[in-house]
Amino acid sequence: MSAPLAKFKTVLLGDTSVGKTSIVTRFMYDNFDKTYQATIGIDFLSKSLHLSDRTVRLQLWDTAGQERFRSLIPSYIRDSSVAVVVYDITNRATFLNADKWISDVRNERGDDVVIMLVGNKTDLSDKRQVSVEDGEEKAKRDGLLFIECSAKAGFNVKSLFRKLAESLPGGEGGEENRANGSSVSTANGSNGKGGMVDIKLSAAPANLDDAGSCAC
Ligand SMILES: Nc1nc2c(ncn2[C@@H]2O[C@H](COP(=O)(O)OP(=O)(O)OP(=O)(O)O)[C@@H](O)[C@H]2O)c(=O)[nH]1
Ligand SMILES: [Mg+2]
Repeated sequence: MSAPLAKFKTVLLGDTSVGKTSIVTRFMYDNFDKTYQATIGIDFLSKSLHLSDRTVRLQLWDTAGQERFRSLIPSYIRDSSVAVVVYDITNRATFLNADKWISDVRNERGDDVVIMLVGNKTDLSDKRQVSVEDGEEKAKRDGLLFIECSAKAGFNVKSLFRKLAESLPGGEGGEENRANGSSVSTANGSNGKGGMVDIKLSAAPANLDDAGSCAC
């Protein structure tokens, strides 16, 4: 019997207009819309990623950054083993606020989560207010994965999700992570869920050696 498909609940967080929905849209449909349509509440999308040694399914919760939806978000953070915290490299305030999103995740999940920090909109390099080094430093300090991307240009968006998936337990990276104290438990067992298992992490695999390598 083939191994059940590992699925990871992944929440996208960050201030309004940083490009969370645009990143997901680029990843799912390879599309970009330059008109802003605020996310209302939370959107759900799901996609399988075929890695060299396995397939993982990412269940993506695209949250609304607007203040009026803030009360909805904690329960999605609580339920997710992966968090993608996005800021806009042309807006320093969104980078500073990333600290708040990261601490919301830590408060709910402790170390039982993989967090990726993402600086979006690299196509707007003439308006840059946050350097690559600033992003790398924050990621290193807080034990996060890090990447910069452009949803508009389609730059590094696939890499973002691939890098994330590769860091999750179950593959070669996962073996390494388990050696560092993480473990995998199959919360729902492997039956009755369409051959899928929920993966829980018992410690964050802080893959710091790789953290800065995709910030190009
Ligand atoms: N130039 C540029 N614009 C982008 C990029 N990504 C998103 N945008 C634009 O930024 C605006 C906001 O993008 P969204 O993806 O809706 O932002 P969001 O984070 O989902 O916003 P909320 O749903 O309100 O939380 C839109 O006008 C997008 O077209 C990018 O990589 N480059
Ligand atoms: Mg949105």
